Amino acid sequence: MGYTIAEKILKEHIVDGELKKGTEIGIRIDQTLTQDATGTMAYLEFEAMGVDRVKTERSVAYIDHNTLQSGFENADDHRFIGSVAKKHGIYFSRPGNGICHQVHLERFGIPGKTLIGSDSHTPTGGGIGMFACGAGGLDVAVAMGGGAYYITCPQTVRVNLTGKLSDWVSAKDVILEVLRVLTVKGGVGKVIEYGGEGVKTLTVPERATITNMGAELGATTSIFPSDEVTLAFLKAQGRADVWKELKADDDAEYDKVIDINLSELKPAAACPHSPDNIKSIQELAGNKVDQVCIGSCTNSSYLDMMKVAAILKGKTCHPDVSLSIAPGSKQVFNMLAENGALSDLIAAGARILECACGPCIGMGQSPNSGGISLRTFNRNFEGRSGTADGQVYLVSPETAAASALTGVFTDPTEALGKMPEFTIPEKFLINDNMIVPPAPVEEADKVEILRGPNIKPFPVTTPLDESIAAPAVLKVGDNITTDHIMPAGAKILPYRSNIPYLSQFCFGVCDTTFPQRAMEAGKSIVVGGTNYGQGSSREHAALVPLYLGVKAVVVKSFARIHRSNLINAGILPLTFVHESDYDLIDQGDELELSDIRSCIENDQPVVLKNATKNLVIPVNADLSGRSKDILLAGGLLNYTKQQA
Ligand code: MIC
Ligand code: SF4
Repeated sequence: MGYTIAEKILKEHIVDGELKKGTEIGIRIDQTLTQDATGTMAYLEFEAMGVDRVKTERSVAYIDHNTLQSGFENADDHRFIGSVAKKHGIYFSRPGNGICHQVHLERFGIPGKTLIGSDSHTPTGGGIGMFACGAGGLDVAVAMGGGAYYITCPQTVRVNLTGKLSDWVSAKDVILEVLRVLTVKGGVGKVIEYGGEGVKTLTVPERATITNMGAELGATTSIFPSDEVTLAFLKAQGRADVWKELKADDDAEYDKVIDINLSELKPAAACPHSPDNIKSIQELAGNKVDQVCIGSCTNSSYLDMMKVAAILKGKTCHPDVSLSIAPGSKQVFNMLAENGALSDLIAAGARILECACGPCIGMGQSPNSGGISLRTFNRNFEGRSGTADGQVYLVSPETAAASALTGVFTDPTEALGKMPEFTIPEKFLINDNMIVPPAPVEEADKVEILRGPNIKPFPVTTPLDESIAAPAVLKVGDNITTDHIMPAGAKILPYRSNIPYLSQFCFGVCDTTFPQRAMEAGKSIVVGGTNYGQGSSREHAALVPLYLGVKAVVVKSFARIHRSNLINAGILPLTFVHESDYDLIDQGDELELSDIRSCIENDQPVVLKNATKNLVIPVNADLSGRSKDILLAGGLLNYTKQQA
């Protein structure tokens, strides 16, 4: 039997377990990345591990999320990360250099290598043929220290692409179609692998748009072959030497196959408040638009920006629309400045933002009350824009730009006529002057770590209790995101290294009284529905509940990264054996987990007692040998120290 692309890479990197679907495997990690919103914590954890120098082939620390500096906090954190990077062998991408995933694709990504990043959109690297996963900060810290990264050996979904995108139809419309078909939980436990004749019609940045939003499917990762198109991109980045061919064997076996004819796709939008709530632009055409934001790690490449500039050239954005544009990297920004496209954007009335995540993570540009915001981003979760009742639609840059001109949802295929040809330049503008290399080993000792007053110790974990008796302090529904659990945005993000402060906002979108009630209860249990913890990789969505005394989370099903973040934090992740048993618990009920330690140690079924209703509810812990040991030890940090 032949191998898929993912299997080929996994086979080369597996260091623990065997390539058997559904079992836990440990893989060697070649590259890591962090961003600043998760990075401060990841580097504090790395320091706590006591490793002098990273053991990866390449580790890069990016500053791209917390770039609004309305107090000392973010600037202090940037300096902290910069100094840790210098000391411990990590490349440092300075603020202003761009969004981690865009820059990594341009300057560091290598086909066939493994990459983990403390950001859920790390699978962007799949566009260049990497096996790239989003992970919690602690997992990234462990990988920097040379430890393996553990995942459930995934199933593979093959997306077979045929045909060619029509004029003004975009890679974004491809992934929106995949989201329509598979939904936000359709990718859990799976790798989405793209193949077929249509692949060669897509450039690397277009492929990266598609793999980027594989995160919204809940997938372990998404990956494209590495072919002559990949080579051309790497050549234009002055990095042809790292190219290697990667393709699936003809007789590779897939668990599911989806066919998409690119020629048949039409512009689409993900409607509020979920990336899988898909409608065609035709259905929405004519509806009023208040704001348009173009950028983010999904759609901020050179070609995206050139298309937008061509659409806006010589025109003015509609008087009722606020248009903001953030190029994805300094390379893109600089090239737009050099070729005059930036001037077209400025002349059309675009509010040009620095190359960073910006509005995507609620760092400015929150829409007006109830405002309709068209964004080329990847997430439209409720409240994420910073405006509680903002209505965010996820669209392609083409749709965004066309609609910015008319002030209403506009189908670019109808409004814009024939599309001029857009091609990847033969040579990108290469200037790595904003990437600071680490200090040489012999000078590392002299590097001083610059720690600001905003950095507070992270919560200490203790070995798992023998029994847990605690109230269900909160009961939530399906598809709870980590943005619900630990919101982001300009006001809160500066405190990512200050868990006590952050804790006041935990579950704020669902119930503002939760933090106080949890504190009062001392110990608590959270109850949830399906796909609990989807979205961001932020381990704060586990560390903050830990700080507030949450001992266990009982749900119908978990999203992958959040489940491992809970285990890493020493919080017990449990699922109902019968999903309908969710109805047997009401918020406030007293729950009991007896002899939980020995049940887990000895692989015995776990029983949850609802003491208030006098009911017994079977639940699954479903832990592998390693995650069992991590939980018993009280989290990954304790476990790693024990191992050392
Ligand atoms: C996001 O898109 O939600 C973020 C902000 O990039 C997060 C990371 C974070 O919360 O810092 C992610 O995707 O992992
Ligand atoms: Fe940044 Fe948004 Fe991408 Fe997250 S999804 S990395 S916030 S641009």
